[in-house]
Amino acid sequence: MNPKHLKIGISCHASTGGSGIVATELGLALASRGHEVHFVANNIPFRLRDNIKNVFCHIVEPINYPVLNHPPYHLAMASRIAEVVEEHSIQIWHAHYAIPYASIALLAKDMLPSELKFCLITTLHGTDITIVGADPSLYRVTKYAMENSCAITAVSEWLKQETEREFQLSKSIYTIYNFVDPSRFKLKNKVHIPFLEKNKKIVMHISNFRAVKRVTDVIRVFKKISDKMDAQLIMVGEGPEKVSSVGVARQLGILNKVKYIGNYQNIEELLLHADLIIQPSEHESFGLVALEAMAAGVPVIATKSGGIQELIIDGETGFLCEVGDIETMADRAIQILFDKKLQKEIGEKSIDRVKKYFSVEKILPQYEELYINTLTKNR
Ligand code: GMT
Repeated sequence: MNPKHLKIGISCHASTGGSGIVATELGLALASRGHEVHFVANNIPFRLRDNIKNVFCHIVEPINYPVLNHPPYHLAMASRIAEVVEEHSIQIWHAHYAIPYASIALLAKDMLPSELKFCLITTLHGTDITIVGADPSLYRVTKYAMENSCAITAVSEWLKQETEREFQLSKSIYTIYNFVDPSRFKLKNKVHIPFLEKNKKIVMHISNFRAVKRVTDVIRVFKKISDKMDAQLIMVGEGPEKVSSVGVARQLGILNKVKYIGNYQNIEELLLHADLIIQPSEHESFGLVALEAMAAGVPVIATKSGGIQELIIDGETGFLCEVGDIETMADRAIQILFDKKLQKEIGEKSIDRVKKYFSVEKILPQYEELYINTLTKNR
């Protein structure tokens, strides 16, 4: 084994969403350190840039035959992983989001002869445990996938504890926090973004608009903000709860102040224009959006629920409110938006905290060490 040139496979969600973004950024960072990285996914992952040295992407194309109700994507992916491992002598397979990716990788491993059996690392991201894995229909397979991984990581201490409580595993879980490359957020010039209105406070929410994100709370908080000042709300992302948030905005008579822009790839360009981010989730196992906002020096209002409390220090690098407490969230938002000095202070402390604990320089070596230790143990 050459620890400076590992051959690593990654499977993850290709669509927008934290786990796919983290997996992609991890792959890119590993490749820039000289490792060879092979993605296997149903599409090119959302943030994967073209023509990057040491990065390869293999797309899964399942058969679509009328007898089958659904194209057997998971089985096709297991076959593809086995092929990629064989062709490229992959040593580590890193599955992001336990279900289906860890169980698919286990099937691939099972298909391979003993000399090609790779080490499976599974990273838990949050809803794979709290919602999907905890569902009775998937509990057993989730537990099996974790028990049979060579190592498991969780993106926060909270998620690690939740998983231990829910699954009583016989093996340890390592906490490795999510990360960003702080230099990405130090843009010299603001890129012009046509839909942003001039001379208005810009409030943003970024998510996949799932129920857990409580997007209608964003609208209700914003209504209270817009009663006090000229402001525009930018809703970034797509998902099933978009419709209800539009409904609430219409009911409250503020739809003309809310702009839905769908997914946006270069989030750093957008964040440079934001005065405040509102993420009122039911829980966040980590809160990658908050991390990216903090890296850009933008204050975040989030909830006292889940691993995001390990990222945001309440009152210093953002504000944490009770889930559903619209009043307090609005008060905090108005306080920040009226007080430039406070906004700047929170922004500066956030940038420092990100550099100190959540930068690629801090986190990447933790993954490399885990890979090397796991390979050594499983030789
Ligand atoms: O937020 C989501 O529902 C998407 C989900 C994902 O897996 O794509 O996000 C989870 O993973 C992110 C990356 O590790 C975390 O930053 C998010 O906090 C986590 N979401 C939840 O726990 C709700």
